[in-house]
Amino acid sequence: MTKKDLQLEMHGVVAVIRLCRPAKRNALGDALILALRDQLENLPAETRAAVLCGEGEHFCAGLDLSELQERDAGQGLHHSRMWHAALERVQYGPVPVIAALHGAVVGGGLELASACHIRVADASTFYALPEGSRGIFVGGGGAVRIPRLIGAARMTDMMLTGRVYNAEDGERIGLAQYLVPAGQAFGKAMELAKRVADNAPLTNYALMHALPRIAEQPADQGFFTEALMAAVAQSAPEAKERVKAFLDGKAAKVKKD
Ligand code: 1HE
Repeated sequence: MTKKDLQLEMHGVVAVIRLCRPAKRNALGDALILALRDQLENLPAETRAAVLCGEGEHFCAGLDLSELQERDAGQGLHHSRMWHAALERVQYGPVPVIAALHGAVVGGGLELASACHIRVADASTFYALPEGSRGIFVGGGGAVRIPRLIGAARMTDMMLTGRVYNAEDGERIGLAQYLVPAGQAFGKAMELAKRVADNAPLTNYALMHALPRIAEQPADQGFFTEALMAAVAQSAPEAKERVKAFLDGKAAKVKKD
C-alpha cells in the first residue's frame, strides 16, 4: 500500500475517508485495513461525522486476494481479529460514519459497509459475498453484522449460491438505508453527514455506542440501559439549550420531506 491508498479530506467538520486503490477496485490488504483503523483513531479533533467512499468504478472488492497466502489456523485467526479491530473502530469510533456506495460492495467491502452507521447506495451498486465460491468464509465481522441487517437466511443464500443483489433489492432488504440515482451517493452522504454533525455529540454517542448494545440486551436490561442513557443525554447543557430553543419557537419543527 502507498500513503495515497487511503485519503482524508476535511469538509468543515465532516471527514471524508476515501479508499484510493481504483486499479485494484479498492481491495483491502492488511496495510490498508490497518491504515483505516489508524485513521479512525486519529481524526482531527473538530470531526463530527465521517463519509467513507471509494475512488473509481467500485466502492470495494473486499479482501485483497493477492495477499491470501497459505496461513495456518493461528495466523488466520489473528488476521480476522485484525479486521475486527479495524471495523470496530468504524462502528464504535469517535463519530458516525456514512458509507457512500457504488459499484461492487463485495466480500470484505460489504463487511466494511456493514460496520458503518448509514449506507447510501447509488443505482450502480451491487452486493455479493463471493467468499463461498473462493473457498473461504467471512472474517471481517460479516457473520455478526450482516445477519443483523438482512437476516441469517438471506446471508446464507448469498454465500451458498453466490447471489448478487442489485441496488434496488439491496435497499429493499436492508443493506442500504438510502437509494439514489447513479453518481449521487457521495452528495447524499455528505448532506446526511452535515445533518448528523449538527446533532448534540452526546446523542450521536448514544446512538453509536448505546443503541446497538441495548438492541442485544434482554428487554428488561435494555429498558434499564435506555433509561440510564436517556438520563445522561438529557442532563447535558446542550440538550437543555436545544429543548428551550424549541419551546421558545426558535428551533425547527419536524416537517414532512
Ligand atoms: C483484485 C480484487 C481483490 C479486483 N483482490 N485484486 N473479493 C472478491 O472475490 C471479488 C473479486 N473481484 C471481482 O469480482 C471484480 O474485480 C469486481 C466485480 C470487484 C470488479 O470487476 P472489474 O471488471 O471492474 O475489475 P477486474 O478487471 O476484475 O479487476 C481489476 C484489477 O483489480 C485486476 O487486477 P489486474 O492486475 O489484472 O488489473 C484484479 O485482479 C484486481 N482485483 N478485486 C485482489 N479482491 C475479512 S475476510 C473478507 C473476505 C473477502 O473479502 S473474499 C472476497 C474477495
